[in-house]
Amino acid sequence: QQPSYPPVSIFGVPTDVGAGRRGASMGPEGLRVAGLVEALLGRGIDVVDRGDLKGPKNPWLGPAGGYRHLDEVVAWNRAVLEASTVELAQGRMPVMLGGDHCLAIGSIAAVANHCRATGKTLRVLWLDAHTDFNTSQITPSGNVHGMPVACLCGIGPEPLTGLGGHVPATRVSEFRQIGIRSVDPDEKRLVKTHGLDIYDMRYIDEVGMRAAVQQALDGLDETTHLHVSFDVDVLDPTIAPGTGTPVPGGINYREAQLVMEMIADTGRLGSLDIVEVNTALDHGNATAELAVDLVESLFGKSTLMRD
Ligand code: NNH
Ligand code: MN
Ligand code: MN
Ligand code: MN
Repeated sequence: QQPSYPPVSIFGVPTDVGAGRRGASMGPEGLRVAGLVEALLGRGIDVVDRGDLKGPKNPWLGPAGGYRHLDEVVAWNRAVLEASTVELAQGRMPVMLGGDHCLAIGSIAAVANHCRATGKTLRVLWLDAHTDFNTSQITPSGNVHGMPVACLCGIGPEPLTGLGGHVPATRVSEFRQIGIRSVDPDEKRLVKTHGLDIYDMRYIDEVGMRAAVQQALDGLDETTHLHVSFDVDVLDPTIAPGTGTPVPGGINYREAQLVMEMIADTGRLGSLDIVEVNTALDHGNATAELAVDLVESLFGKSTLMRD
């Protein structure tokens, strides 16, 4: 049985303000050029492209107080929060095209508020090479794209932890992370202390992607809002070179398809981020094209009719 999907609203967030390399700002256009809207239309989905949000330019400065460009990061995230909130209130599925991963603070804060208001249970599937659980004290870079999960869980500067008005926006227990293979030394201690549920690459190697995803999606029911935060650096850099912080040993093409197919089978997808596509570092537009291919599977495309 094919799940049906709510109407989808795509919006672009053309900034690399939370990243350490330039070019994630071109992600939204890369994904559009790769045919994202057409692919969703082809799946029979009611989809509208709202265009791009606006925000401050990247000042491209070094860290101050442990953060790079905190004011600009906050401004962009406020815009994301607002855009996502509007779509969710209309019963639509927000699909946020980053931009770097700091923007997930706004998108997920909006989803968490929506869940509180509607009595839904939140599950966040965080597909990433990185845990993104740094703080200003322990970050090796000051880049806020390494901190969104910590900020959402109440660890970070007040303008980000309090972005949606509820601190913490989310609980650690609402997250499942898949594909992890790069965690900074002090970040390791922090994710351990907080008990983040991590399906790292070694675990995926040992038990296989099917078992890992089954566990990460365990306990979902009709009251669950599933948010997928898809950092394209979860993919192996040989198939997805267009990203700012590539890490060897990522998930391969079939593993990536399987994650998306298994999520589709739950019928619970409620919102999506596609982040860290950096077209300046890509081979052609291969990374955005792969992301679009995977999103088709996320929206129910499969090789055969299934029952
Ligand atoms: N952990 C590193 C940092 O905090 C890299 C983070 N980069 C990411 N995260 N792309 O997903 O600077
Ligand atoms: Mn990330
Ligand atoms: Mn990452
Ligand atoms: Mn596909």
